[in-house]
Amino acid sequence: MMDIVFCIVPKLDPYAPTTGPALLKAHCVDAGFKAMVKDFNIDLYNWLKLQNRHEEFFNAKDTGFITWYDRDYVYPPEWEELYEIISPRVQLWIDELIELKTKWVGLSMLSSASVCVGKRICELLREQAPEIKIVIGGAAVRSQTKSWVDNGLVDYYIFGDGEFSIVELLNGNYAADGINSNSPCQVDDLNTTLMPDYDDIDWKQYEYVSGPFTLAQDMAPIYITGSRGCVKRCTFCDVPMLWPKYKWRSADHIFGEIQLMYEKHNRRLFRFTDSLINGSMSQFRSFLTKIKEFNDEKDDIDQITWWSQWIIRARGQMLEEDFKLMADSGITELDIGLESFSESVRWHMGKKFTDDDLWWNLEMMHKYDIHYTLLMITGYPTETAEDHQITLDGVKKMAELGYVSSAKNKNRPSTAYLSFGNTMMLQPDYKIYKMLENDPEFKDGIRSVDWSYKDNLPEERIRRHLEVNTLVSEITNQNWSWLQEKQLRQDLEEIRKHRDAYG
Ligand code: B12
Ligand code: SF4
Repeated sequence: MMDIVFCIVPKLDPYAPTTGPALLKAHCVDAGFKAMVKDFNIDLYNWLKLQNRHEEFFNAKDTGFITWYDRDYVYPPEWEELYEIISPRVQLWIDELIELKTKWVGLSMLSSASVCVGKRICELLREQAPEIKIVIGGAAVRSQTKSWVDNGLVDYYIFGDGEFSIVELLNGNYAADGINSNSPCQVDDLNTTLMPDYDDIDWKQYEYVSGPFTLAQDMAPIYITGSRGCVKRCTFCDVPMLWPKYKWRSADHIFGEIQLMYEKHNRRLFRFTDSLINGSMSQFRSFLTKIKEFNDEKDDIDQITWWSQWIIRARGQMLEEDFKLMADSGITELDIGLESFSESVRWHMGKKFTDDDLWWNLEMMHKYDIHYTLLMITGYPTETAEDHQITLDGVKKMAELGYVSSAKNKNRPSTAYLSFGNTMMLQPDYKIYKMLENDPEFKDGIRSVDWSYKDNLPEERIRRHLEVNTLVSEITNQNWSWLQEKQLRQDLEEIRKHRDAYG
């Protein structure tokens, strides 16, 4: 008999389990409850793989998985086709949960891509096992999730960090922080969280990452959290809404988890879930030094490698020796939110680093062979035609400097990868929306990409998006990813639907 079974709800990438459920299990077990983790995501992925349908449904045709509060959590039209295929597997999970005689089921929903399956699991549990209590959590849970409680679909939701609130819930303290709450719960001191308990996870089930850069990536990763929240508050970003305060773990605490996962589960590649790993420079340096010292004692194959999001800092804050230390400490890749090569656009966003800082950081990464992806946005509201040209020039400059490999010399390894995502949707709860909503030159797209500001029109944004991506394809070896193609298709469809509805 179980007190609670935490379930990882599809769909997310098949490379590793999310850390949330393993962390919650550790806290529940520590408090004397019987808890376990089930990864339904990897189960579904491997089952679809047997039918050779995994690529299809986990990539280009994944829209059946996705719904969100701005659509009142209504299943999308594609859900029917998807559910017809996956329903035997979903029913199997329900049978397993019933067989476990668990008092509680805790569904972990990472994003809007987990909401459809999560909702169906709740509906089936309510029909077939109404005695089981249901609590949901994960980053897909927001204050709007209250409607699930109101409709009787779940008993409770926990908004935000769950480690301590879940124990309170199981102990009957329903007024604890985050439970059925309008605002996110945030653990005050991350050094008080326990080491995640992955004992229910069979690591052989996961896909290997075949990375474009190094052999070190050809191994299954494990996720790890060094900090939550961010030191910045960019206008288009939801991180400050989800984690209002920036909180970090000490280098010792993080390294303790790394050593445990290395020894107990044979993990080598650590993927940080942080929005930025270099928020506290003193802890960052201490962390790098620990990894370096650990790796110095090991053969290449046994060394730790890591991957994280990271922010560009001013010249005086990230020193050349820090880049060297990063390179010496098993860094595999950094994901960096550059967003635009235009300094004025970045300034408006709140990124607050100069062109001089930017090019110096890129130079250092090239010098020390640190690989990275620049995450970019096309058509930020204040982006003008000149700003867009600056971005095009920035891409060309990266090729000239040899930072991205050029089509002419395909064998030359590059340190950078450029990722221009979709054109922006301006959500009402975002800071940028609040900055624009009363501006007479702003034409609201009402929860759609079909907004305009001055001469920044949807058609122009799509044109810029195509132009910059074509340039990137022409001068580098990069092709459009399935995600980029899907996002563009969705943007065009969104504009068409919005105009049909609003003229
Ligand atoms: C790693 C990550 C991924 C990985 C996940 C891989 C994996 N196997 O784990 C990948 C790359 C697949 C991914 C993909 C996506 N992601 Co993502 N991702 C993250 C990230 C950076 C970390 C998640 C994490 O592990 N956090 C650390 C752990 C400890 O936290 P946690 O799992 O959330 O668990 C805590 C709480 O949520 C809660 N909790 C969790 N489960 C449960 C269950 C119960 C019962 C309870 C009570 C509580 C609870 O307690 C835990 C401890 O405090 C977050 C941002 C972030 N910092 O969290 C974005 C984030 C979750 N992703 C997000 C998004 C949007 C996506 C994508 C949709 C992006 C895209 N356009 O494709 C996709 C969706 C999936 C897909 N398309 O396949 C958004 C979600 C917002 C939303 N709209 O839903 C986030 C918040 C980023 C952001 N700033 O907006 N993502
Ligand atoms: S630096 Fe990144 S994570 Fe932080 S607020 Fe800006 S966009 Fe969000």
